[in-house]
Amino acid sequence: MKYEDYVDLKYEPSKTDVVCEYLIYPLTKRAAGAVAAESSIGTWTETFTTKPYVEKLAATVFWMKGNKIKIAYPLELFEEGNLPNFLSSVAGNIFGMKEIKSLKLVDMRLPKKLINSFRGPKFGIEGIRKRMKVKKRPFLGTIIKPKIGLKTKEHVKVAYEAWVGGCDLVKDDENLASQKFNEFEKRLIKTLEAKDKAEEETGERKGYIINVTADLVRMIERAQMVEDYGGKYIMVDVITVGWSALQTLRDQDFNLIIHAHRAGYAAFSRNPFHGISMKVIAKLCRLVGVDQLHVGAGIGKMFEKKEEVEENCKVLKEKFGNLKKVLPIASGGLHPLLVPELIEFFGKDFVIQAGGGIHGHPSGTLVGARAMRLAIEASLKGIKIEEYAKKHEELKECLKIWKK
Ligand code: CAP
Ligand code: MG
Repeated sequence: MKYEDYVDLKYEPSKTDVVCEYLIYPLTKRAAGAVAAESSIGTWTETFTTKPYVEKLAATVFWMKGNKIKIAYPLELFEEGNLPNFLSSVAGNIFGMKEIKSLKLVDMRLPKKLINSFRGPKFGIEGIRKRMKVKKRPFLGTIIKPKIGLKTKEHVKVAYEAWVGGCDLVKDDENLASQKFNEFEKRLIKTLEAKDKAEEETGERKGYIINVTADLVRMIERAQMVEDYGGKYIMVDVITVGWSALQTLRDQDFNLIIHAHRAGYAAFSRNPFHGISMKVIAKLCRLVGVDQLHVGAGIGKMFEKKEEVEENCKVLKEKFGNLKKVLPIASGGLHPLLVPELIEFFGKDFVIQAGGGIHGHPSGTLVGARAMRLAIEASLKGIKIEEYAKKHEELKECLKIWKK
């Protein structure tokens, strides 16, 4: 088959086809066909080893508009429950072909059978709410700051203050693992002790999200340790550990909520013309089975626009085979003054996560956490932050240093 033979605009995809949508420059029939060929059964020249039964597995470009194309893939092309295998086709060689200048995988529709061949989240939104006993409000989380460098003792102190001030969740930052100044096991034991104390004092459930990111063997060992010491959460940097490691970690079926940090994702997603969209990455994360995922905030320090964040959230919550819903995490440059806008945008099922916006409070972490919690309270009551600040010094201080 020639590249052009992979284009059939009369083809109607069946329910069991995988359908991928790409943005492609330039869009010619040949370039579109090249993408379908290389991501299914073809190559640059016709091969005499190709049989008629193989040709039945060819992908088909069935839709072209502007610079967008849709390609249908027969389900048989993929091994079930094998994410790297799937990506080696639909997000593999095609990004580097000479026929195209740039290519972005913007969306994909998967048949139920393929979706259900993955585990999906163990807890999902409902499971997390049940476990944490947080019913009708957004979760409040913080990241220990400075993001790296604190010694264990200080790390624990900051965590404790954040919990007592009102955070539900305290997490490590993405680049903390088991460095000399703050080793994993010691940090785990000490921070969980502080968490227990904070739980007793506040009467609330608290979670410590420790970063297990490492090679797979160490990740499994560390997750096991977290389970053994009674932790409820782990964090994984899903992009840097890779899909295979993430999937194997999930498949251990630990009794732990998986918090997915997406550090590095923008290397794929940020270029509007090339790479893989965050929406697709979010779908992949849901397939593998993380329980909560960074989706951007639409405001704050990161680049994503609200429309993109909205799409990311939709993917985590819409019907997706039998898989549970993933809890979105808003993070990056957030502080109390932004909370009303966040709640208006995200609703109640999300985590508001603030590092600088808590530890940067002029009166310190504990008061900073309290200010965030008050901001949530005010927003849910429909009271303006400026109004609430008249009676709450914690918020008043924020108005002096941060802007909406
Ligand atoms: C937030 C954060 C997160 C980013 C990642 C940080 O800290 O911990 O890693 O939000 O971006 O280190 O920047 P601040 P995203 O609250 O101090 O900004 O959530 O978009 O993946
Ligand atoms: Mg971070």
